Amino acid sequence: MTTSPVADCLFCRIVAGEVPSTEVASSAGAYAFRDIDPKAPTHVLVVPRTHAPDLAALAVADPAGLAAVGELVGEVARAEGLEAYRTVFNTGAGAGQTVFHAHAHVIGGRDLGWPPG
Ligand code: IU
Repeated sequence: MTTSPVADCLFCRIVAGEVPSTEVASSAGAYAFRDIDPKAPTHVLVVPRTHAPDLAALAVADPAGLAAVGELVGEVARAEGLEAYRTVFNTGAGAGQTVFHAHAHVIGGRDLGWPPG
């Protein structure tokens, strides 16, 4: 587990501005950008500026970074005009995680079924 930028991590490179992204919101501890393959009218990813592979690892390695992600989720929801939305942290390939830098999906703008698939 590490909180230093990881050279071959896509989201570390997006945070560093080395890979382009469409910014939605930004803070000292987190960065929010539009998912390249949106699953809803609003589909934004919120990532900590530090590197940790998933939510639980982030909570241990950088609690302030996790708090920054949560705060920016709220800012994204306000900016996107979402009264209701879903936040998803996929953990592990079996759950659909493909990028191993902790990230919250903020999904909204359509009916969201429960339980999720
Ligand atoms: P996942 O939970 O690890 O599967 O989420 C990764 C997301 O990153 C997924 O929704 C992708 O569409 C998204 N993404 C992106 O926004 N930009 C990229 O260049 C790549 C993936 I690769």
